[in-house]
Formats: sequence, structure tokens, C-alpha cells
Amino acid sequence: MDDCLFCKINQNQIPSDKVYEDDDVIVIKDIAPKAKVHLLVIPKKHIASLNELLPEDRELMGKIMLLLPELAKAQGLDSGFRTIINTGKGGGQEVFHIHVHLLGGSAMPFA
Ligand code: D5M
Repeated sequence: MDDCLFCKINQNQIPSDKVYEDDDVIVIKDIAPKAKVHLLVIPKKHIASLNELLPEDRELMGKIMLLLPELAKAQGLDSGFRTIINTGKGGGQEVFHIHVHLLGGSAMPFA
């Protein structure tokens, strides 16, 4: 997608603090962290939100679910972590390229 922030970050057109990358996923530090550890887990495929997920995305999203605890462990989040997916304007989504927030290491900012 030409006008998508996370596609541009994926294509290195915009700098980011990348902590992990493979063929399908990038993980970057959130630019405005809400906790000591605040990562964004972003599929390289442009999917606007959970509302646009297709059955063919099942494996990709499953891969992301399995990656989350590995990332948390690598970040030293031994006592637990929080994951958030904002969906749509009403759900607080600001960047319309699906991503999972991974937060931990300090008091949790959300209920
Ligand atoms: O979350 C979108 C998140 O994306 C929000 O926490 C800020 C973050 N963000 C915005 N621009 C950048 C850049 N350039 N690098 C890293 N992180 C960024 P949402 O769930 O859509 O509300």
C-alpha cells in the first residue's frame, strides 16, 4: 500500500527501531511507548484491520500469536505481558495496517 505508514516502515522508507524481522513479520518499538516495553508486531502483508482479515490469513495470524510469547521472553517479561489489537476508529486504531501491541515491564496503562 502506497500510503501506509507500516508498509513504508517495512520497506525501510521510514526509519524504525526494529527488534525482529522474518519473511512475514516485523517487530518495532512503538514511537510513543505506554510501558517500559512496548512493541508493535506487524505483518508485512497489508491488512487494514481485524475487519479485513481473510481465511487465507489464518496461518499468518497464528504465526504472530506464537511469536508474541517468544518476544515477551526475549524482552525479559517473565511475569507476564499485555497484548492489544485496536480495531477501527471506535476501537482506537490510528494506523490502518493491522498490528499487535505487546506491552510489559511496568504498570499497565489500560484496564
Ligand atoms: O496504534 C498505532 C501505534 O503506532 C501508536 O501506539 C503509535 C505508533 N506509531 C505511530 N507512528 C510510529 C512510527 N513511525 N514508529 C513506531 N511506532 C509508531 P493503533 O493501535 O493504531 O492506535
